[in-house]
Amino acid sequence: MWNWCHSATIIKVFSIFVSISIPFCAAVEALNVALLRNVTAKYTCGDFGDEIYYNHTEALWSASERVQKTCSAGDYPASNMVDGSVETYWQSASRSLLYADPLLGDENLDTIIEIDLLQEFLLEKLIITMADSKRPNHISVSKSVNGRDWAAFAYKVSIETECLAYFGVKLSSLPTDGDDYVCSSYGQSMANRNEQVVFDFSHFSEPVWKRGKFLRLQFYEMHLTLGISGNKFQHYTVSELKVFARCTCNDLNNQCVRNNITDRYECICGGNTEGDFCERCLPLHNQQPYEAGQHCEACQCYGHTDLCTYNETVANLGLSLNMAGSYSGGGVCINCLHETSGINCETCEEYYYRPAGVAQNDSHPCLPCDCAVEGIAMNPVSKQIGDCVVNNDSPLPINHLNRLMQPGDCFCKQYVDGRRCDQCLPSYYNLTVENPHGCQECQCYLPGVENGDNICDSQTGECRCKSRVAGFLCDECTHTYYNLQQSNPQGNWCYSRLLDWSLLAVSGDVMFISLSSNTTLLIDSVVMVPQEFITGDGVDVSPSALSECDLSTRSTAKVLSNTCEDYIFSTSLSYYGEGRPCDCNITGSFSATCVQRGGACECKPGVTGRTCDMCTPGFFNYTSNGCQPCNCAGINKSCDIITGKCNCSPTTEGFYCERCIKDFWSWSLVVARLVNVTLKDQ
Ligand SMILES: [Ca+2]
Repeated sequence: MWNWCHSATIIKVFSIFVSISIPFCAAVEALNVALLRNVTAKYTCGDFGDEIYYNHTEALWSASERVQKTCSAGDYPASNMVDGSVETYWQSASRSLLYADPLLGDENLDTIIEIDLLQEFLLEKLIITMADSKRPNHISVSKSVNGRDWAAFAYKVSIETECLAYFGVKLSSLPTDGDDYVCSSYGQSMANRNEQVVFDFSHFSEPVWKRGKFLRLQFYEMHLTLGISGNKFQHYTVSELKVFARCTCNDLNNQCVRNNITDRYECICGGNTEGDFCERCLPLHNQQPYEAGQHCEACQCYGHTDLCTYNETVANLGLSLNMAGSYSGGGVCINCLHETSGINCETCEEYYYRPAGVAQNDSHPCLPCDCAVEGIAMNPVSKQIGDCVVNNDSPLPINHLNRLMQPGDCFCKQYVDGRRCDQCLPSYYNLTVENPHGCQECQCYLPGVENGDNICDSQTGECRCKSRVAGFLCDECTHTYYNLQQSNPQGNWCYSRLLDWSLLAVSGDVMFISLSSNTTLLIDSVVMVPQEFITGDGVDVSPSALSECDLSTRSTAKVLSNTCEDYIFSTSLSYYGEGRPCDCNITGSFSATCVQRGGACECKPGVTGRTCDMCTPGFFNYTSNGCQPCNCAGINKSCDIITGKCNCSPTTEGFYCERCIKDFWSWSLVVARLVNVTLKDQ
């Protein structure tokens, strides 16, 4: 067991969230990595056929005492050097048989042993244990990482001066750089058997120099027991060849163990590293680039992935948040789960949001946006239509209605409101996907709606009418009421409506009609519809327009379709050739302006006529205050337009026709009294 502790090193503590439990300076046992590996030797006793030899221990015995032995191929294989037993050994062929090989043609080179360690190690110690033979006078050791390119590694000589004299290298127990080698003497007298030859590199800390996967040992200048003639004693025996090494597990001195399945050594990595040689950071520890000897720093991914990579550009731009809450390092989280995204999985995917109060490390922090497809517009940040406000980590946006938005709020079209963009603004209706503004404006007839507010049903567009006002758009009086005006809170004043009629006869320019009513009527107005119709382009469309605009089949005056009105006013323009002045009477009108179609001025109470120039039937005293009601007591409600004196039936009399004439009866005083009460109330 060796202690590979380096000089004191400061552990870089990078996060308050990570506790470091692996001691940086640990005692690590180097392992015999040569055990049972593939080893070859040139040449083995028996390679040139059966060979007769004697044990070295019998060299001083008399010839009659020696026991002649014979070896055949396979009796002392090279693998005996790495079987872990000192009882077994490899034995070389007799030196006298070697010179057929050009490599061994050098009379001083006796044998070559090569071993494949299967993987790269940091070589710490090499021990050659001889058996029944003496050590070679000189040994050279070369190493390779690929089995082809060899580099001198170490030399062993009998006396120190032989480093230079024999190998041409300097005496050195410490290499000065990665390409250097060491040369030293055995430092002990040669033993007859079981000597251990030790190469020790453990005192040198340069890991690059120690790297090696293949080793080649060359034995030079065999000690010839009985001189050149004693060729039956010219062989080596090696019982064990041990290579103690550490796994190359970067510089964190990580342990390594042999995997019995793969038969290889594997690092037990610390410092948040992994790989055969601890040569890379753990998947979620790439906040900083890998650096040998440094612990790897965790990425801040809020628990939404197990993988991050280091990105130098991200690091330079300061875009990656580390575990300590600083923008330091270049960790980029990969494959963020739970609908999260971003360099740190810190935000939500498009079309997801993180509600206020939900932490980024929540197990499922992001919820679907849930925007109504009919009303959505583009999220100005993500540039996606239907994406909502993702979170409140940065200032929240202001929406199109100048309101502060909240996480999850959708971005709405111009006339749409609601968190989901599923509601029309007040005064708008009919939310549809096709409408780029979402909803369309209500078309309410303002004089007919409460408070003049253009508010309608958000689905149908139907307007909310004043009492006594009707129609989808509140543009007509209810049954028996007419004269719809904005100034009237109830929208009504009087009764009557268009009546059904039938044509009785035509005489020249005179038309006789019959009204379908059996009561006495005050005819308010008569509407005449032309017989020919012209479009705005001057095209005659009379046949179809007559059907469209046939009032005889309609029951109210406000049922002319827009198309019909277009025809009528196009025809009017065609005849007039120009617009007509409003000419609103300043006495009876609220203003000098009139409606675009028909030119009707807005009349004061009790006033009628297109220009508001006369009292309505049943009213009198045309002034700037309008006209007063006649309040006639009789059936005939009309009165003198100047004095207000009612037009009495032949059998009644009085200013209001409130009594019977002489010799007539049944005109009830009760009725007269009611009239008086009404008068007092005015
Ligand atoms: Ca052995």
